[in-house]
Amino acid sequence: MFSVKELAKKVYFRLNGPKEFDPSTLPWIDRENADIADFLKIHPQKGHLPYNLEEKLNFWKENGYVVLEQIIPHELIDLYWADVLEIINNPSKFKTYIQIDREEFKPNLMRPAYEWTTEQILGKMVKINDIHNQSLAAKKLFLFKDIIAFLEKIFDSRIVGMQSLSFFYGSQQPTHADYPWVTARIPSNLAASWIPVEDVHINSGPLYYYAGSHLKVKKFNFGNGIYYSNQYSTKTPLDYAKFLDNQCEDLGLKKQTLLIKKGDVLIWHSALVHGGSIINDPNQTRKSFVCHYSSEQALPYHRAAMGVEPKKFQLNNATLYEDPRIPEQENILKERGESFKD
Ligand SMILES: O=C(O)CCC(=O)C(=O)O
Repeated sequence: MFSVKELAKKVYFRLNGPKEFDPSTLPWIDRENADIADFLKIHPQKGHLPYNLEEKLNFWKENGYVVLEQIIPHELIDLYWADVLEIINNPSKFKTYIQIDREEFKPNLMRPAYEWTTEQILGKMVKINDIHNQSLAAKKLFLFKDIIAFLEKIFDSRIVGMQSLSFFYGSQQPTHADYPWVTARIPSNLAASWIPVEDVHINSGPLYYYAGSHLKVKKFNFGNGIYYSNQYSTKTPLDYAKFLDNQCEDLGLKKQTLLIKKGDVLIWHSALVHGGSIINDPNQTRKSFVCHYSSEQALPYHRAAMGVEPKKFQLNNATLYEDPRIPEQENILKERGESFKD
């Protein structure tokens, strides 16, 4: 329970949130004078990576995203997807949070799996949230070593997995950046990975993004600052989408379409402008796993229980917190994940 004073503080913050990223907590690589070669001399990579780290960091700085080609074993992706199917086919056994958006990108229908049917979950505009709570294979994919190695460098910090989304079809989500929604203590300490479960087909409603938008586009004020609040924002997600599309056009930023293959990973910046294209072929799936990460200092607790010491799962020098709302569901799908050795 919150005291009246704590509650007043929370409401005040929601009404009068920040209008910009705090320059003092920006990741080093987002600062103007960031010197990547110098940083790597001081923090050399330990162990082999299947990509050229310096090249990828330079690309990230310029573009706000990178694609790491063919880094994930198909075996691990298949084990994860088998766990997704287990939940879709047997929703009554699971408390996995599933969100079905009806119109206008209003995330207003989040319910545990057992309240949905298989048919509903296989519809459009469905997001299966945080399956990594139940699935060990999803945890291993979330914290895959070559993804974490890259994130550790951009944040110069231990990495925490924050939230995950599993998609069967394209999201068709309007243009946005992630920091107004996926919030930790430091909004600039956020990045996401997009892991295809199958090669992305052009008619499936691929992800699109504007390269370079992460540092060029101005922050949007939802009426209560840069964080979106259902309750306190006077502007809507569609106002935000319009603002971003117009700015990207004015800045001459080119809209790019993500057509990557199973085994590849896209990693993007908290402020990279992106969205889901319209699905041209309603039968064309776009199975994917989207993971959001933060730094340990920005997210020391599970986001549903700030201030409470979380139970931790650790892998590859990174952490996931057990969801304190559903501890009985933790790792109930673990056999497939256990069979994967890396
Ligand atoms: O995969 C998609 O289409 C959208 C994912 C996304 O935009 C997000 O999670 O922020």
